[in-house]
Amino acid sequence: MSRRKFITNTFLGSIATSSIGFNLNDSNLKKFSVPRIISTWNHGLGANKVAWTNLKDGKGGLTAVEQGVRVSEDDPNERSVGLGGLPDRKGNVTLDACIMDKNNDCGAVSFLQNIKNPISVARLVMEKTPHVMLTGKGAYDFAIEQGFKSENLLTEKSKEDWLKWLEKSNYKPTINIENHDTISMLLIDSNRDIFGACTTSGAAWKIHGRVGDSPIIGAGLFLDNDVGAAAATGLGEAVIRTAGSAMVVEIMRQGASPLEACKEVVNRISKIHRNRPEWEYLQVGFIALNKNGEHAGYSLKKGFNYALKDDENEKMIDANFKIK
Ligand code: SD4
Repeated sequence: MSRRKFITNTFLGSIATSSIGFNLNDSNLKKFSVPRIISTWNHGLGANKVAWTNLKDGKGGLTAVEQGVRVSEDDPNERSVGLGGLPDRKGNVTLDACIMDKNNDCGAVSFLQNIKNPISVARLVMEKTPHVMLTGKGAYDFAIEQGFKSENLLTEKSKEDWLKWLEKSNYKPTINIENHDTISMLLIDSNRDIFGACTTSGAAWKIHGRVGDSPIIGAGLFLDNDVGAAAATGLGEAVIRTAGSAMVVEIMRQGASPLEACKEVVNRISKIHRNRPEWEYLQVGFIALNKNGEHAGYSLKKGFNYALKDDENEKMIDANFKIK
């Protein structure tokens, strides 16, 4: 048997035989500080701060993650989320978002236009409809019915960048732009209940109608309150192909740490994409948090970071990465 095959078999064997998940009586649950919040990229710092305040004010984990990521949605200088997000190749800002709670309740919107806070619409899809996701015109109509305001999300700056892009029309999404991109937030509260949110304007210059991983439960975001949570940033197609966030959570369920689980999925993405044309510009990053409060981030290439907030910390952490 080749060494590689042996390692693969051993890993799968250990997954098949390891004990499942965590349990609240586990003594090592006291090891890490909770509550704790992690969010992708530099804008995660400001988002975490607002989420933390909401949590400390007793608003609950779901409101905390919703209000937290709205900070990035509202900021016109965040060019990959909400207002001011870079548009598709026809000049439309189209938004994707999802939210999930400790009971596996979840809501999502995709391909939503002219509504600044898709995360709040996603929450209402979860709370007020029998569905998980609304898309496009249907999502927009639902938002208007719920009292959201219709507004133009294409700022002058984003319009200028789009017109410049049209000169060459070369589709090569650049991730890590000044460490700002999709925001994904994971939160564990003092009861060790877990919540998550993810919101984005998606890949800049995408084909009109394209939806990425971010609104897809299991791809851009997933959590299981018995185990932990994971969320993704980067080229959504690669994350969807591997059911990225759900896979990270499932690997943690088998006993892997958040870092080991993120690494395993990034390795799978790397293997699948090495011979594909998008390899040249491919970047993906995951953040993960387990029931223990332990957290990690890991990406394919250099440049990914995430923000941590807890009782002792308010800081950015540079994620480890695969390709040195
Ligand atoms: C997407 N995953 O639409 C998003 C984009 C992103 O960091 O996360 N960029 O593919």
